[in-house]
Amino acid sequence: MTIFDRLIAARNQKGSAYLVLIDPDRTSEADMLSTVEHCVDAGVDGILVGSSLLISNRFNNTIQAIKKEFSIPVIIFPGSTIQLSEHADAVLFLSLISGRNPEFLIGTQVLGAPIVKKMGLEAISTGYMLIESGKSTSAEFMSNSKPIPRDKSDIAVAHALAAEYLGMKCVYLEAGSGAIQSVPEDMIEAVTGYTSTPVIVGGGIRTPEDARKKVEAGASFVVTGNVLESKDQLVLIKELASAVHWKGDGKMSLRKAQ
Ligand code: 1GP
Repeated sequence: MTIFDRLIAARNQKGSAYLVLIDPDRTSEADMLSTVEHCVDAGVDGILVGSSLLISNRFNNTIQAIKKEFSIPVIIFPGSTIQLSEHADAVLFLSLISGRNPEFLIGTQVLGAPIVKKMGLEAISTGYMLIESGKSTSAEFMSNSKPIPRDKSDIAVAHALAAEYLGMKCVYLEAGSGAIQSVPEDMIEAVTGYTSTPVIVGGGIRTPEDARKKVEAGASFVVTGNVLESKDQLVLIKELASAVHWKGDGKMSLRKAQ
């Protein structure tokens, strides 16, 4: 079974799946491993590793350290072609489809593809869309591309449909790490109502309530990063996981049938 199939199976079984993003620059190895342990305990479905910009050289070691201790899927969420590691299980093979910067639409993919093949990584083709979120984000600055205005769901829908027709396996609606405002629910609803490609939503999700709103709007996968750098981490991860894993709790009234 591929990692993507595993994630889809988790989504089908639990309603939606929960992914936690680890930025190798932000924590020590010991803290990072304790976060992953909490994720495993809380039933998180996969760990993403990556960042728009890395200052340290801990990328490869971070992934290797996680895979040495845990069997949870580790998926690279790359900011550039140097963020690849043979120790990971898969890579979100991103194309920044909301932008018009050829470097991030196809240039880095051409450089990265042979490396991905050589490393034997599963490539999960993903249409990556930046969504305006209240301030300029690192992803926006580093990619030199404009986000989609948050009140323009029709633009997001057309991009998602183009991604589906291009054969991408999923689309990622990204408000950006530390976003002031997370992706609006009406945009998620519009995209998931119009296309059948699974939708990942991330950026600025800080509470279980907000995570639940994203899955009620149709998100297949919810990603959190920054918010887990808190004291009561295990409690928060468990609350976020049960907000995302809605199936069977009887609280999902707005959800469309899958
Ligand atoms: C994943 O970049 C986000 O899409 C993570 O954002 O750090 O704000 O949770 P946060």
